[in-house]
Amino acid sequence: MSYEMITARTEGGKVGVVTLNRPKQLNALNNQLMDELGHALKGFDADAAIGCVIVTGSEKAFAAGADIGAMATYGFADVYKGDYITRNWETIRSIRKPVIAAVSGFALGGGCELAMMCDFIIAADNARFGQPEIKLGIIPGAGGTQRLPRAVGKAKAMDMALTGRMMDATEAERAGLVSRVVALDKLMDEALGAALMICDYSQIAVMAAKESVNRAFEGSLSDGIMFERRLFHAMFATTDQKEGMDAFVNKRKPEFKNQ
Ligand code: DAK
Repeated sequence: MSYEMITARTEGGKVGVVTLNRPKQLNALNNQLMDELGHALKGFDADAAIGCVIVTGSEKAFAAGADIGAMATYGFADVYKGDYITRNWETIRSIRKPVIAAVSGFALGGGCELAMMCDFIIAADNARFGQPEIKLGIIPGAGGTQRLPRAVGKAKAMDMALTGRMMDATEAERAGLVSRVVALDKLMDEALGAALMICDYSQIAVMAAKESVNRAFEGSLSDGIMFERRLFHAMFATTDQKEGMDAFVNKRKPEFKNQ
């Protein structure tokens, strides 16, 4: 598949980098972009050489949301029956390798929701997050009323969803929406550094850690703890656990085989 609305490349043979690339529309998300994004993410997920994926946008916009022009004339029946707008959101959720969002500029509406579907967000100091759907006479539709409160708590999520205001990078970090804030010109270095660090670990342990943290947002604490316990036990069936612990005991660098 050739891409027109994204680019996909690898860094160091280990990190997949997807760049949203509709600059004139501030990376507004339409069906074609979502198809291309889904295809690229699935490809990286299936590639044994890739240990981590970064999703990023342009300096001005990670993504300014779903394409408003494209959905302006939709009726209820269109959006309910069809897969307009809804395309590939579940694909993103199904990616088992870590996905880092490297966000600069606007991450609004579906753009903020896309960033929140990634495993963590590293933000440039010019990043601005928001759920401005209320201004369009709609509400967030891809997790903005669900993932945002889990990330920042009810008060701020209500504030964002009801006023449509934007949060800058400092506020987003303080509120727990993003894990780190860096200068704009350091954004990709920082994201790549984190991704390469993850790539050096056992892919099995990395995938299990991702699965287990995600479980914290799905059910009860006791179910989550039990899920974590079982995955923890399962790690002892891997050769990577033997390698990691032997390397520590013998004061050497581990060489994980992802087995
Ligand atoms: N859609 C289409 N075009 C957009 C756009 C968008 N969301 N955002 C910006 N653009 C276009 C502008 O129309 C403009 O195009 P031209 O006039 O040059 O042709 C160009 O990008 C530059 O934008 P501005 O001239 O407005 O630039 P400014 O710097 O003045 O302002 C802005 C930047 C980001 C503050 C502003 O463009 C803005 O407010 N944009 C709209 C943001 C927004 O309301 N986003 C939420 C959209 S609703 C779902 C999945 C996803 C969703 C829902 C359901 N399912 C899975 C069920 C998502 C919904 C949404 O995101």
